Amino acid sequence: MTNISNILIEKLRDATKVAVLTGAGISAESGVPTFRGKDGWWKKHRPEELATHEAFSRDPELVWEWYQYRRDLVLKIEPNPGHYALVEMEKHISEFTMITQNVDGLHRRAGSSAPIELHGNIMLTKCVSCSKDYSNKNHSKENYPDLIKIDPSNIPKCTCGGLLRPGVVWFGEMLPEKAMEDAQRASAQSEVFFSIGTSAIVYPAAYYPLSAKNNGAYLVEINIDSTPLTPDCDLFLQGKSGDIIPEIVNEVWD
Ligand code: BV8
Ligand code: ZN
Repeated sequence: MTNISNILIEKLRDATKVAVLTGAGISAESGVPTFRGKDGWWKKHRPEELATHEAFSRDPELVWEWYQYRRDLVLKIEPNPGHYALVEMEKHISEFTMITQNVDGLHRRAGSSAPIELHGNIMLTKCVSCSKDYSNKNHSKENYPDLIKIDPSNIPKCTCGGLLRPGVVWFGEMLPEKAMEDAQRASAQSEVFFSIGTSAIVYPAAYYPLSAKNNGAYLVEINIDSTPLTPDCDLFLQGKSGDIIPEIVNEVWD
């Protein structure tokens, strides 16, 4: 049982504005390898090396092999109690904002109403040259856009001749403008801000907890380890998000 502080319980009971930032750690208990954990490596490659425009230009087949492997994995797994507890929390907070760095779509599948996907969604596909969207709009039952299953050895091309690529934000690429604006506004206005399952080192996402704190929010971190953000937090709850978030929801609203 986690010692959830009375301050947090009171603040959540009174709060109207809560924002949450999640990272790969919240999906770890669903079986998705984290980005920087030892499980994150794929065929001797680190994700940072593959999630770049340069890697795709150099070896598009290798990059698509990695993304197709992750798409196949994500389609086989389910959201976990951490994702579902955030959906429950959202029901009790009038202005609740779900911000995620994850591209696995698990918040959407768990039932979060409008997750802000800062880094895109691995199930989307677009042209590397003109960005034309090739994701099938009619969503399948799991709330995923119907996939164009990519054969890495025969990558389809756009009408403009560009290769198709996954609809995610690579390192060195700008995040979607609207996603950044919405995340910044919700962070700055939040009374309680949760940073969950993120190593808090990727920017600009890592700014949002700090922006919340600087604007007076009660900043809570949930992680199995401490991070560079931990010293700035009002409360650090050490442990698995799939255990802790349900405990918080039960303690405050049951
Ligand atoms: C930008 C999508 C500029 C793709 C991702 C040098 C060169 C180039 C850029 C930079 C540079 N130095 C700094 C930068 C900026 C760079 C950056 O921040 N780099 C970092 C590494 C230093 N940022 C960017 O490049 C961004 N763009 O800056 O553009 C610009 C400006 C103007 C004009 C043009 C451009 C773009 C960043 C987005 C990159 N894309 N993903 C894909 O997924 O394939 S980021 C990637 O990292 C994932 O999205 C991931 O979510 C994200 C953050 O990682 P985490 O989620 O935190 O995951 P991680 O594995 O690190 O940690 C997991 C945590 O969970 C751990 O703390 C662990 O303890 C915890 N945990 C594990 N299990 C559990 C748990 N916690 C709780 N419960 C558990 N069970
Ligand atoms: Zn094109």
